[in-house]
Amino acid sequence: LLLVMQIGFSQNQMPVLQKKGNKTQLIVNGDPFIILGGELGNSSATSMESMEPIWSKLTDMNLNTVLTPIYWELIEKEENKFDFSLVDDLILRARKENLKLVFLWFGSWKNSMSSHAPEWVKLNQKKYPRVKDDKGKSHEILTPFSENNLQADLKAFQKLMAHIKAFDQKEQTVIMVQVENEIGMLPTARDYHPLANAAFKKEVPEELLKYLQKNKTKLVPEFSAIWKKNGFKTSGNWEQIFGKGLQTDEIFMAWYFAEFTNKVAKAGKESYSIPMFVNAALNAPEKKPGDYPSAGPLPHLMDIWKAAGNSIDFLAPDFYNPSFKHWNDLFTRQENPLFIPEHRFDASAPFKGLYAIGHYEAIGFSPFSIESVADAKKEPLGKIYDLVRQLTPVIESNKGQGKIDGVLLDKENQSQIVRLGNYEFNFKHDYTLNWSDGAKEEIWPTSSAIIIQAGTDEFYIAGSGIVVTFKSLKNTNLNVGILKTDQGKFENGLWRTIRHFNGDQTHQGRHLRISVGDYEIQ
Ligand code: N0T
Repeated sequence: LLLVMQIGFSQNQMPVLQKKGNKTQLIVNGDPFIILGGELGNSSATSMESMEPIWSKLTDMNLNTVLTPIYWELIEKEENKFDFSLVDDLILRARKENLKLVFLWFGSWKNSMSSHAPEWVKLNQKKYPRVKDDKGKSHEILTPFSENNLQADLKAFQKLMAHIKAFDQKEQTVIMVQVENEIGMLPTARDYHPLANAAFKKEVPEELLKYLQKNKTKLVPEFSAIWKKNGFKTSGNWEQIFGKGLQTDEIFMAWYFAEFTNKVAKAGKESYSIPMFVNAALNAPEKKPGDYPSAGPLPHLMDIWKAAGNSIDFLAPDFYNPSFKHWNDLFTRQENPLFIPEHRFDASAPFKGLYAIGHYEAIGFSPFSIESVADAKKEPLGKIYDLVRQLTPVIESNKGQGKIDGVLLDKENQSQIVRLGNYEFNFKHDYTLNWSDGAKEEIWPTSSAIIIQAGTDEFYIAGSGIVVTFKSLKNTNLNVGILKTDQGKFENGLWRTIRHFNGDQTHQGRHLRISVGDYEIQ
């Protein structure tokens, strides 16, 4: 009996994030899990009827996870009266479809605004005050400076998490929660509500100053520079420590948004402690705070968001701009795990997803408005997701050891070098082959690949639209030849060769050419 109990307890009791080497794994039902996701458009999961035509599209694209909003206005229509029937129905149906769920808590904030707050909150501004701009005009944004606002959101979220625990902990269908959505301050960089004005004149909270001092050498450089400009002061109000101006307004707001959101997350975790994150609308570099949704979980404010609490596990980017590498580099500083909850569902999305899982060893990827696909069965995302699903055990057993990389290629970036172990790999876009059909095309499709070192001389490469050649790093006088190339599949974690590749398919041993499919080199 004792033995049985020990086995029972050795399993993970709930989804959890776990450090492996210098990266992070998401563990679900006891095993590492990569989110092959898609986020539903904002109004799709408001009833099971509107969801009905969508489920088959999701499974046709080989998703293993759906990101779907849970709307405060729908679960607490009347104060303190909770209705979780839609939550339960979504969970039950997801289980049937063999899908996991990431819930997005559309609570106080959704794209800066507070449109998903219930009526009883919206109609009682006296009790639940809004943000004011510098002219004293109020906006449809709940102010983070109000304790009533915090308590109302926090209570609803805590109830939701307690319900999920009771309904789902055994199955672990719900694997993570995004707290709020694209928090940001608009149209001014800071709130001018009297509560905000009072806080702005106060001393900067000790908690923040302690964090900054303790992590002084690790702060993100653009933030550290602001603090440095004012002599790394450790006491005073916001303007005394960070100087006067929009940057300080944004830092101030970021602290209060982050503190509020961390308290909501903490209350939720007290009910059910599964991984929680926040997402950011990326700012355009030429815009000033107040012109873009400011003070959200953006990379230049990462230190502020982390100083405000540790109930939020990571910050995540939403991609509606093409600077994929730039922003991912910024979001992965300080070992922040990478998860991409939203990417515009364009033709490049599947390939960027594969690249993120390779190069950044991301936890997962998810195009936005996933149900908008025209023909789910033909969608390239499905093929890429199938590849990653097969490779997941190999990826996860090699995670965090510097053994995995990814390449992302197009007409502007036609080739990329990867060094792993004793070898150098030169990845090229397959349109660089002058006999390739597309070589003369004006626009080249984005292509990408993942490479995993499984042994000293053994590598897995998977991807699409890529040509690879090799060199030895040990001895540059040596030629590196292909010993064996197999095309095949992983089935239940075991490799099964379908075709042996040689001759024209490897350019007589000179290179590997990859369309969607995966290859083992030995
Ligand atoms: C996203 C989505 C949804 C050219 C926009 C992106 C989702 C939210 N917001 O469809 O509303 O709920 O998180 C805002 C960034 C747009 C920038 C467009 C630049």
